[in-house]
Amino acid sequence: MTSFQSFKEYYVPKIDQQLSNQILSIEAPVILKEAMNYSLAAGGKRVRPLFLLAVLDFLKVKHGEALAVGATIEMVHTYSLIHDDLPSMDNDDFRRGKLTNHKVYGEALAILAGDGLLTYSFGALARLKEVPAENKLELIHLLSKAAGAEGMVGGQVLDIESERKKVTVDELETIHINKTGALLSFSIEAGAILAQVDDNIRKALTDFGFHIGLAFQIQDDILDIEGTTEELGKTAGKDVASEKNTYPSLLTLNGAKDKRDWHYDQAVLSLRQISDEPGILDELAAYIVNRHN
Ligand code: GRG
Repeated sequence: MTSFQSFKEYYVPKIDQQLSNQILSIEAPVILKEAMNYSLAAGGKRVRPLFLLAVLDFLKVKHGEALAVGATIEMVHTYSLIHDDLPSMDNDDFRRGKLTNHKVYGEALAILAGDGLLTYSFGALARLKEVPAENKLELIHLLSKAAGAEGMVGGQVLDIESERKKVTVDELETIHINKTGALLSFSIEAGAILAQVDDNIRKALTDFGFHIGLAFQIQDDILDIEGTTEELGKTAGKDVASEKNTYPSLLTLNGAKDKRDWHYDQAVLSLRQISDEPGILDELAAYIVNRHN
């Protein structure tokens, strides 16, 4: 077993428990809490909280509220998946191997469950007890940028606008830097903020986040072609699948793999500016580009 596997096996149940505690603590209509919890508890790789925790491990810093911050980012990610699956967006019936939120609770409640998760996350950051006020403000500011119109929401709009037209590789990159990369990079930067690192280390980690975010998305596109039955099942039968702008469709499958590997190499080089000693964070980066789902 690699050290990353044991890291994952140790932390994923803790992240799940933290998510469940956060939902339990909310005073809200039972059906809304149930809908919010349904998608949170449906599994998922928990990559974003794991990145935050692995950054702290890399920096050899322990933080009592790292799990709370990581779980909060997972809530924002889960909101984005609930909304992305809606009939007005991707119209998906299955997510994480289960019926999508709107298929179980109806469209109105799915929208509101997503809204509930997103807005809760900002309050959760504001309520952190062990993080100095200026760092909390920075976390809240950067999360709003990463999740909002300047990040994920903006990227989703660019993605919708690009459907059924051919885009350039640069345009595709802009879509993914915003749609997928921004929140993933925030997870990494949040670790740097909790650890209160200096500007040089922060810059190296931000560069790492940028490159690993793109490598993550390129691998996602590659999995649409080469992936597991579950991944292929998600795209199979979708009329846009063959016309979708993806790295393999623009660059060929081998070209996409080269680009993924280039971004992975750049990500690792950024880490080597901080430490010569590879750690769990290196293994997580390798997992991102080698994963099968
Ligand atoms: C609706 C505002 C809004 C945004 C949606 C994130 C997103 C934007 C859409 C998801 C669609 C998608 C398949 C994007 C590709 C990369 C990605 C984010 C995959 C899902 O993330 P994982 O692999 O999922 O971390 P799990 O289920 O493991 O958490």
